[in-house]
Amino acid sequence: MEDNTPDQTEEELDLSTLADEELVEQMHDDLYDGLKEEIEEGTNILLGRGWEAGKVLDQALVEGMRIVGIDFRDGILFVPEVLMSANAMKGGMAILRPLLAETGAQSIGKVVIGTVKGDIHDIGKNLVAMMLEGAGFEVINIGINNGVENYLEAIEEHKPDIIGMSALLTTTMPYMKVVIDTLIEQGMRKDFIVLVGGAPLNEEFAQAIGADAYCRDASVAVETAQQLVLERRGQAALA
Ligand code: B1M
Repeated sequence: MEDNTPDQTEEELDLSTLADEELVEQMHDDLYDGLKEEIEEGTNILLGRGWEAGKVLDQALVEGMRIVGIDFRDGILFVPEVLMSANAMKGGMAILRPLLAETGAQSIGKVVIGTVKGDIHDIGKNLVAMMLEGAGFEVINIGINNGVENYLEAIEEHKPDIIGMSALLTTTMPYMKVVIDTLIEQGMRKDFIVLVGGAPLNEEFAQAIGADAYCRDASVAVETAQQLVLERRGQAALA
């Protein structure tokens, strides 16, 4: 008779039986393999064990994505696989989103944020949007592949304090200058704080294109946004 008993490798791993450290490592593997349901389950287990949402985000999800990024760069992973990883990451982020945004604070400013034209990377930008919301900003997330007309439309409609731009490609980062130059041409540049971010950028680049600041990561984006909005309000009060 045929033996249908699953062998050890086919048996489903019960994530809840793993100790924290093992579970985090398993989540890095699951993110690598693009397993959304497992990532959602792992996220919920860590939260259930009292982990702060920010700690789950940094240690389990962002670190997992960093590993994916290395193998993508080295040609070990390809676009379809990385898309699965991104999808799994988004599953975890969706669970963390309300927790990170749960401050109940009054809006301290409005932010329009989007990824620039030609660029469809949105994980980091969405993370920044989530963290800004959590810090009490009202955030209008205009998505990916935004031409200057999309920023202008959002500015007109929402009258933000801050315009945030994200770019993950060396080929798309110069487009940030197109947006800033258009603001200058239209005499609006001084009406907004312009923050830029994304892995290939740096302070020098941000300065060269005329942004107010470069934000290395989501925490820096929040700190910078808070600081610059307060400075602006202070200057307005003195004027
Ligand atoms: Co893309 N990709 N990708 N990719 N991808 C990179 C960026 C790359 C570095 C990979 C590599 O080679 N190592 C490389 C860029 C090389 C370069 O230009 N120097 C690359 C490439 C080449 C490409 C394609 C061209 C591949 C191809 O088609 N041959 C293609 C381009 C598509 C396009 O945009 N037109 C492509 C496609 C994709 C996928 C669709 C498969 C997928 C995106 C899915 C999605 O986002 N929905 C993808 C992914 C996932 C990546 C990597 C692996 C991960 C990016 C990520 O999500 N990181 C990435 C490698 C890497 O960066 N290590 C890579 C996690 C995220 C939390 O970090 O985005 O840096 P990050 O965001 C941080 C900060 O940068 C900052 O705060 C965030 C949170 O802390 N930040 C901001 C970001 N935006 C901000 C905005 C702000 C402030 C701070 O405003 C105020």
